[in-house]
Amino acid sequence: MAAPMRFIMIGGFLGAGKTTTISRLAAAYQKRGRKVGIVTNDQAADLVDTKSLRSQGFDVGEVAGACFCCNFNELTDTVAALEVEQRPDVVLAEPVGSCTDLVATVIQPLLHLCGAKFTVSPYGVILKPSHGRRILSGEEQGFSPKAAYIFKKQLEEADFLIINRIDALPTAEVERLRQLLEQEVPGTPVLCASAKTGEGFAAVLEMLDQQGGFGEKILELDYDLYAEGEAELGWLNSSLRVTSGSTFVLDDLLLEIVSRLKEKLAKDDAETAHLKTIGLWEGFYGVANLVSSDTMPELSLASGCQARSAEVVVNARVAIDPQRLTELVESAVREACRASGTQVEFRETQSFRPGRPLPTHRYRKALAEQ
Ligand SMILES: Nc1nc2c(ncn2[C@@H]2O[C@H](COP(=O)(O)OP(=O)(O)OP(=O)(O)O)[C@@H](O)[C@H]2O)c(=O)[nH]1
Ligand SMILES: [Mg+2]
Repeated sequence: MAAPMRFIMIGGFLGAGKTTTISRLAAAYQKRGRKVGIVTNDQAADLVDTKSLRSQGFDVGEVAGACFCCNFNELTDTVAALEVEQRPDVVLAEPVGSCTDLVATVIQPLLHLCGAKFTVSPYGVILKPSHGRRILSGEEQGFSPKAAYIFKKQLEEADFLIINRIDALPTAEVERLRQLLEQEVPGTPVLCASAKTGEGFAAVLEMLDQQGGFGEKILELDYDLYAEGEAELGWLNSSLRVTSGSTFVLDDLLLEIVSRLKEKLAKDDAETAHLKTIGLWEGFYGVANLVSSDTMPELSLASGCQARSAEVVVNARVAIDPQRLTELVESAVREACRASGTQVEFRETQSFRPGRPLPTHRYRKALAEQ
């Protein structure tokens, strides 16, 4: 029988750095000679993360339409589909950033129902410093207590935590965050890293190499509060096609879309959890992001190209009515395209509030305790 695949799930709130971390980990395992498969996840189709990771050359399966917890069989089917091409040694999975209770609904069922197929690595949860500091120090402006509840539950079920973005953080800030985390979840190891530069990743890889006794922290969770917290978010996935009679700078267009949307959302006083947009043209790809209302839009992956047309996908997770979000995204995209001398055709837009989580399985006790 084939050796078990290693299942590594990396959690954390929207925009924390999960995809960037998974990309870095995938490259590190490939360097060690491991075959890697990645599974992305969203409530709807047209995912920036899937397109971005595939463009980077990784083998990616997508669970779209519901989160891993509510669509557990789709997760195992997607891994099975990855196995058909080339059986991965390591499966890296990114759950939806507003989900929690993943130990009870994903890790424990996986161990129980597919235990011969997988070994499970410690479950790591990434912290976005600006977001984490505001919630953990009690300055909750912009976040409702329900959103803060989900965030804290994500920390509680982690086997280890990663303070991300240390490339952009003064040492004193890192130390302050570490103290806040130690108060919130005493005893949980805290690593500090930068998914952008790779600093601190040796320790992350070492932690993930550990085996046995992980993925066992089953939460006490109020599903009403959890559902209400998720439903505060407006969720939008939109795919569009941009064309031009001449060439245009793809990266500028992506940044312009995010910048204009940021301005519009600020006028509505709507808190952004994560805005991301990818543009693809003839093998080139660029990604622009905004990870909070009080930071600047950034080009996280530059295409460096002058395009003639582009497939563009916009994903937005914002505390706002989804219908209003659709209007603002459409007007931001149209204005950005007009400014860059391009024409836009919207293909498909889905916008909604996430529905109540109804997990396929929910284990009340870890297998080890039964
Ligand atoms: N400076 C800095 N930026 C980072 C780091 N890690 C991630 N980012 C940026 O943060 C943004 C969000 O990163 P993602 O990896 O897409 O975050 P995510 O958790 O996958 O987001 P969702 O899938 O929407 O929940 C991107 O613009 C990244 O470039 C880091 O270590 N340092
Ligand atoms: Mg992601």
